[in-house]
Amino acid sequence: MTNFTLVKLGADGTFGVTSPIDGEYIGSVDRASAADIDAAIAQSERAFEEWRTVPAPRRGEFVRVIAEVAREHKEELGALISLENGKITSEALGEVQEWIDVCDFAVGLSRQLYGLTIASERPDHRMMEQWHPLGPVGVITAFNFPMAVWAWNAMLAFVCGNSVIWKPSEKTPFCALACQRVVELAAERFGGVPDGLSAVVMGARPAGEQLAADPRLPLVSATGSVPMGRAVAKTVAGRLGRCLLELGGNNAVIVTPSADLDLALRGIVFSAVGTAGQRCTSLRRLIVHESKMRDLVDRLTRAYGSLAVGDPREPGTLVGPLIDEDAGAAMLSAIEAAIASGGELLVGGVRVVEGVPAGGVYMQPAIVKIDHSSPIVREETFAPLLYVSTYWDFDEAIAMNNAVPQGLSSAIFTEDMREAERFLSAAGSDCGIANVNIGTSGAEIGGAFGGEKDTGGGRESGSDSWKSYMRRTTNTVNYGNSLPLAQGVKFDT
Ligand code: UN1
Repeated sequence: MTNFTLVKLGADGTFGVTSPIDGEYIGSVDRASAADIDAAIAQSERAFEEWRTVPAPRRGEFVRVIAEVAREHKEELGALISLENGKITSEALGEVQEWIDVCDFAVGLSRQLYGLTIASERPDHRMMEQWHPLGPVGVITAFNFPMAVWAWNAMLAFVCGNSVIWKPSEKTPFCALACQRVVELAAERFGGVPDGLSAVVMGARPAGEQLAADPRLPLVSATGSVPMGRAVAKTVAGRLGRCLLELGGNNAVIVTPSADLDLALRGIVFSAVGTAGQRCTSLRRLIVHESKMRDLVDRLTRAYGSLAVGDPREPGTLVGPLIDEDAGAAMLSAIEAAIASGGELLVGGVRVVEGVPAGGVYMQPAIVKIDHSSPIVREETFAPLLYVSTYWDFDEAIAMNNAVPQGLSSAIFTEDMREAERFLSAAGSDCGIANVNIGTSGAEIGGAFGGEKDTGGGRESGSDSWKSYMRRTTNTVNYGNSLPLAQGVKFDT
């Protein structure tokens, strides 16, 4: 007996999934047809109508049980992420932990969905606001965080009283099925959760387009490429729905003359090569003061030379495979473009074939010294490719940080508090995330996550991101015997 219906009808064909580790076949998944998705949305709507009247702290209890089940299965879930996405074990477990963390956050939140009380200008009147559940939420996610990004959305959506209908990446459908199974087990343990509160629809672009176009979904939260986000935004805006977008990043670190280079080195290497450079928050641009360039580059090239690239399940491996052949080709062609525009390849940038499983795309992480104004530097290449450029003047460094279309994450390494504060100020980094003396990636769930410009403007996960998943009503109550009008308007009949 399960409380959830998984939409998995083969009407629109099936698609196979292989592991990026060695190209081995994992299994195949049925694609949902347009009619299947339509039915799933209808069911999601019915689930919402029931769930929205369950008291929020009780909804939080359900999310607490989800966290319990996820904790019990953390190892298997992590292993599945490694198998299907290629992340090293520690990062895969970290991703499951990110899901568990956001559950804990959401449980607390379920007793804190606060609205304001507002002073009324009229006698014997009271004003307040309430936050109500919004409706079924469409969630579209990418391969690179196949569980955590859905969890940021779904765990918050559930405590906010919404149902969730999820289209995962076609590259990582089994991670989505595992998440759905965890929710299902939690629902069995909890009891009374409406059917269809959580649904997964498998499909490619048309499935995402269908979610974006359906007026029964007041909110569509999408993570992925900038072109995908633009398409979703256009469709959702056309029906005056709400979008929450978390799109590309082109994240920079500034290293100033006073920087602690040991610290900087560790922060830079994790952000640039962790997850094989396939995080939205991965470090792509290093902006180094001229006086530090030689020293830092020496240390970096040495560190890159000793990186263990290989099977992500082996202890000691730091860099696993890229997701597929296209990703490897994109990295090589970005390096070519960088060299063509005068860049110098300092280290890496070749495919590793020795000592790695055959059938996977293993790349030696690369560093390219390049003039920051080269067009390729403006592009996000989803691979371990780091561009290094120099600056003389601090204002120039901030301008370089901000000189790309994307605005997700950024960081500065400095011991100078004036520089640090200027970087964080209104005239500093224009990104949604700005850090001091830590790298660009690996954010905690407690903060709002997202960025500006081409990154899409959405905020997910912590802080007050929950407000995107609810609708606000402003209520005015008259407990007097007369009906004074606001703004002093007289309208006596
Ligand atoms: C993403 O790459 O889409 O800050 C999410 C980080 C992770 C989340 C990344 N906590 O790197």
